[in-house]
Amino acid sequence: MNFHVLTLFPEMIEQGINTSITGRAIEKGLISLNAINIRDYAGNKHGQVDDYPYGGGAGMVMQPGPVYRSYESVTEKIGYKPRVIYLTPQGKVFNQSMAEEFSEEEDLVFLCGHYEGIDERVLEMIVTDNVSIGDYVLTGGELPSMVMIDAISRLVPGVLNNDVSAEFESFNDNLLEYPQYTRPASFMEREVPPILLSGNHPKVEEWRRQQSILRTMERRPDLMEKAELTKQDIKFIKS
Ligand code: 6GU
Repeated sequence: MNFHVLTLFPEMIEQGINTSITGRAIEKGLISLNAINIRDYAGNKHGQVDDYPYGGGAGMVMQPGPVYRSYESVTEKIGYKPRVIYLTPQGKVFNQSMAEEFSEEEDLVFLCGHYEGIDERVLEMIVTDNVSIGDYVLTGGELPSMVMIDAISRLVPGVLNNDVSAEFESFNDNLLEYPQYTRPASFMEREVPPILLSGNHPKVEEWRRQQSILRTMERRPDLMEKAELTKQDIKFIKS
């Protein structure tokens, strides 16, 4: 999976992604990061990439030329037109199923806006997906693109140490993850649930499933409509 990020702050993306699990995935060649400075494609020696909005109003708008030329640097390199994700609070809200769908692509382009936005014409020309990461306003698309790259990378085979851990976690069956414990068995007079020390793996699995259900009902009742429940789960909820 090759991530191409069009941004005015490429070092912010590099710092964020060349670290921890995604950094290791890059070293292993499982993913690559190509952070492209839109300013390198400014048509003038001053490196100006924004201008006043036609019709007036506050702030500045990113000009179409530099954005388009930075996009062309990607299409010329890879030889086809990839999906281009524009990070915007006006987009569809990102979720795990979108992460799964995007993880099937060979290349993904992330377009990060700043100021009051990007000239609409270049967006019409190149953007295939408008995506938001939630209903709040950020200063630019850099953090959202890093959020998406992280969520997508961990679905790429080999990125996580444990190849089953991408399955046994929050949002599997649309339920939240069960609680985890490690040594010591007693911490400030709080004990690890005894079932986890029993060695009875079927009972442990049953307890974890029940904890997932209880936690989801308490913290995210909205997810219960979408939860994929077994007959046993329903019997437990009614008990
Ligand atoms: Cl993708 N961009 C910005 N600027 N703010 C956001 C966002 C994106 N998603 C939530 N808030």
